Amino acid sequence: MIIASNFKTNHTRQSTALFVNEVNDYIKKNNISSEVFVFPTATSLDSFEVVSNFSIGAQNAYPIVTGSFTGEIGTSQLDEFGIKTILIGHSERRHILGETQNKIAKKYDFYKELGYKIIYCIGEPLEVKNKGLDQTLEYIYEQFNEIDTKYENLILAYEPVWAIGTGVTATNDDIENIHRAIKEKFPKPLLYGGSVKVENVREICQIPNVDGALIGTASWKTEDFIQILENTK
Ligand code: G2H
Repeated sequence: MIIASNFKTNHTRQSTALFVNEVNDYIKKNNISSEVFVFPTATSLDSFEVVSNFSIGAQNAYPIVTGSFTGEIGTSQLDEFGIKTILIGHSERRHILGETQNKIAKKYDFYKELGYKIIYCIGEPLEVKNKGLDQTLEYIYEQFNEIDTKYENLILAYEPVWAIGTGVTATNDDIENIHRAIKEKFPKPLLYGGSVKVENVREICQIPNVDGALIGTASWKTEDFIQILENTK
């Protein structure tokens, strides 16, 4: 399994350090076979001791080494923290922060060329889901435009927009159908994300073609994230 925590815009440097150190200890002392990722905010990327039992990733960065892009960070900043994993295409960046498929594809190419591990997110909004499976898949496949899906360091994450941070999880049938279709076309590790929590993570991870979970809200408390790891080990 692959289990990832996305902090979004939560946690301070101090609380990130506590979280990361406790999770690191837990993984060290327990038999965790899952590959674990934590995506803190950019300001907290160095707030803890070096971790040895899982990977820290960036939630976002601009596709540049260094330059004039006010408010952004590039690889010269990520390099300082030894970051080699990045989330790309998250629905909040697509739908709230206005990243187009073209911009996302450019970012993808840039980080691919540098050998980063990429967790690439796709997923449909409610109005598309309501049109049925065929239209949903058509929408999702368009989110692969200009994306080299043969990249060896690629992990996919299916996150239906209507399930993100809403407490509404997709049904097991929805997840199974969409994951099967995505995997047939793009045979890469495929996570599910969208209101995954302690109570449902085990069941979701047992659905065919689900290789793990990308978790936001329910992963922000250390004890909950540890319980999620416990439930999926
Ligand atoms: C989807 C997910 C993590 P949440 O964005 O990427 O968030 O678990 O809060 O729905």
